[in-house]
Amino acid sequence: DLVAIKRALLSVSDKTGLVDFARALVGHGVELISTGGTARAIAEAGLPVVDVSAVTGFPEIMDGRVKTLHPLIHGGLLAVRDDPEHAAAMVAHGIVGIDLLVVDLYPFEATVAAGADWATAIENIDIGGPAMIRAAAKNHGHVAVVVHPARYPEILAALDAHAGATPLALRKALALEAFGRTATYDAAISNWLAATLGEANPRFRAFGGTLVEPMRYGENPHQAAAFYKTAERRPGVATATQLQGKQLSYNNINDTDAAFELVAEFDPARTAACAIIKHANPCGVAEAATLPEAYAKALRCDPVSAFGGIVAFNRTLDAETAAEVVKIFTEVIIAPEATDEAKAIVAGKKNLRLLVTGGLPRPEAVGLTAKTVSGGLLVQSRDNGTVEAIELKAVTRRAPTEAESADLAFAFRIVKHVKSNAIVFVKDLATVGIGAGQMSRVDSARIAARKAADAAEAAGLSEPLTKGSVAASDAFFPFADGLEALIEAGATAVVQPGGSVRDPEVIAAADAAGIAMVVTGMRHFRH
Ligand code: 93A
Repeated sequence: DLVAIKRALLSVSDKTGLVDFARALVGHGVELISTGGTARAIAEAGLPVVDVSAVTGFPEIMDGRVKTLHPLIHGGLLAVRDDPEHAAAMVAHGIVGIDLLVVDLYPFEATVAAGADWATAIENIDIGGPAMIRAAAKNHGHVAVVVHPARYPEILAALDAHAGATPLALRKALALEAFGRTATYDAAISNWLAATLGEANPRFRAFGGTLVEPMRYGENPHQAAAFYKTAERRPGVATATQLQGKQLSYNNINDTDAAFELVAEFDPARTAACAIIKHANPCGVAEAATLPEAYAKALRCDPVSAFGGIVAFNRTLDAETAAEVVKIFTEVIIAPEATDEAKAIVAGKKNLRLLVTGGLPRPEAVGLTAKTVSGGLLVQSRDNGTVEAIELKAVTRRAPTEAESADLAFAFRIVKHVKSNAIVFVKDLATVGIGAGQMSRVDSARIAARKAADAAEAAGLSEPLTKGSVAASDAFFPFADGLEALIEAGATAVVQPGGSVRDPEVIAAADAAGIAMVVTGMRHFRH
């Protein structure tokens, strides 16, 4: 899978590092082909370079709008060298293979960022560059493609290490970067046009996905919205089959996603699990031996909030569970599958949406999440940290009992899916109180405890469900007061990431109360 670099095409707007790179390529015996300005810069350094127009036998025309858009160039980039037909075409048409493509696109982003006028911005839309980048990236089996000067040292290191050749793994990584570059470039053009034309509807703009459907409205009725599918093959709300019910709204999709990602944390081979979601936060989560039990336990946590909620299951929806769910007003049910009997029961509720996904997404899988900020886009890898991947380490004199340990692991699974600051009380593998989205951790703890007390009262119990429970915190306790609120509510064991400068003070408070505390070393902020 090594490809010797015999010929390289360089066409770069940003000439940073170009001459040194070109010199090193010549040192490896590489023949250089180049466009106008790039060729001039290389030639001025006294290095041999062939003009693209000499290769094509066609001059650069229309102010350079057409310079590399030619079969002799694209044939050289796209030819599958070991395909006899391709090889014959190369001979018949005098096409020479290009083994390395180096392109830095017209600086469209920088041009519009500098406030350029319409004509200047349009002139800075690169056509030939992206065409070559995409051709070379598609043909990564034979061609290495570089789209940023920052990659030059790495390419030279690879050539040094492999006697002037590139390995396939590197060419694949470069192809990924190349398509990322052209996608970003086109998104920049689309978003600039949208901003300039005052177009607010997302269905006309590039968001790096396939438009699934324009929606009736967004988070609120005065907001336009669209739903995009990404290339990620992740079972979930975007790929699910909707078996019945009206079109999902923006908020439904957001909540359904939160619900399904949460239940996916529970291996269906080990346990049945149910999550009920409202406003992207869980208001009841439980695991049990069977699905109906899991639903009943989840519902008990906060039956008031569960009204109009989204319900997710990690196993096939069965008739018995479906019969329970339809008893209260529910917006959406999502599960990997549903039995025919379950479907028939849900069919009795015309508006209730039933989604089946065919499987569960892997919580540990890599992926990206994005959110917009004014004038920007924040992108990060998804929080794929799972309880399986961490060690729950006891830091108190008392270690948790076996039952506490099971509840602590359960609680930490859940707290990852609750908006920060997040506090979750758990008893017997069911949430009993959830405090979400508060600016102070103490407030989240108090709200969680109060919700548990309310649920106990509604159920006619003599004491709040937090008595003898365990609790999880999504981030460390900056002071002991947050922990004290949990102890006051009756928690006997607590799980938290640890890592505060006041950890010793927090652990001392736990020891003083005789509770067990475990730390995870992993934080689960979610905003
Ligand atoms: O105007 S283009 O879209 N038409 C082309 O055929 C073409 N080929 C390369 N722009 C084209 N390029 C771009 O020219 C490259 O992407 C690069 O940004 C630039 C390099 O031009 P020069 O070598 O003249 O500085």
